[in-house]
Amino acid sequence: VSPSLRIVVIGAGRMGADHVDRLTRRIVGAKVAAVVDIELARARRAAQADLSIVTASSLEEVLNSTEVDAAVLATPGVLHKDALLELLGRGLPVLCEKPLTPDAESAWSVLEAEQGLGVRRIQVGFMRRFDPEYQRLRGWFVSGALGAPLMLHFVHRNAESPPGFTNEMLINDSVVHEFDAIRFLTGEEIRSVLVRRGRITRHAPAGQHDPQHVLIETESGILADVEIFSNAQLGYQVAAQAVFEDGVVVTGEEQGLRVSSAGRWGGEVPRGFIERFRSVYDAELQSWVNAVRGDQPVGPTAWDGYAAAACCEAGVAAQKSDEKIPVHLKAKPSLYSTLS
Ligand code: ISE
Repeated sequence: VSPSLRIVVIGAGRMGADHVDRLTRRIVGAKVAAVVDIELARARRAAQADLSIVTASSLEEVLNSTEVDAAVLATPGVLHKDALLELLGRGLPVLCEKPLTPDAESAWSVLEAEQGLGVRRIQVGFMRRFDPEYQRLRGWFVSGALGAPLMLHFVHRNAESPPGFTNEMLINDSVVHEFDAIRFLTGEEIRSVLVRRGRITRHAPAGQHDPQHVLIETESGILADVEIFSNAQLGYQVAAQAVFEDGVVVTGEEQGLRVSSAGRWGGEVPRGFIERFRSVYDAELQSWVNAVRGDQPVGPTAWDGYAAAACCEAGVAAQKSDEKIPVHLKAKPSLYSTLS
């Protein structure tokens, strides 16, 4: 490994460009060597004025011509599988934005490829695991100091959904975070998913049923509910309330300055996830870079990506059937049994 990890960032959309900026300005021990995007101009824009960054429209082209030590994969989820297989084939560590892949079968084929290497190379971008509040909340589950956990109530509100955001994406791109959060917090797998669709906001784009109410059960019977509201207008809100036998723990309360003036008081709601979770993304990337440099894998694994994909599949089936859909997982391979 070179003194500074040479990273290829694949996909230069909102998240990819943000990761380029983060790796360039804030992350220690890594630098961006290349940016790939099917639209070359977008790759160039993400590379900003740095002419030392190679830009290309094909991953294979970059991997054949430029030396890189690791990859950040930030294309849409439907394109992940091919890129992951290519990267794994070359033994490269990768931070893969969620979802690992959009369905359980393709996620499993990625797991099989990783197992073929005999080492973990993939970290999945379930960034909430790096949020200090989530970590502290998990502490209550682990310690048992408030008795047994009973219920989890989640709120997940976006100001507005991006163009083309479908009902399936409400589950695959948004609620996927709560599926992982539930697994992370409780240490349990998810047993079933039910989706209720009630009154639609007038702000929902044509064809999208927004908001939705997702009801989830874990193996031991902990009940979780998620309000996914993609066009909530007010800004970005992600919060959770965990109910234990002997107390309640709340995360994601609005923070920041409170201004009092002219007989009123108030603060700000962040506009989007990049603003709300900036320091959490930084922590996630820095932790991944440190882990890759130390050859000591940490963070959410491909197994976590597979399990979340299976939950999403059940969630999408539940949206269509109005029934409670069980989640079936294959047996956990030994490569993943020591962690998470
Ligand atoms: C987006 O991809 C995210 O990861 C955000 O955290 C989530 O709030 C949003 O709904 C997704 O589209």
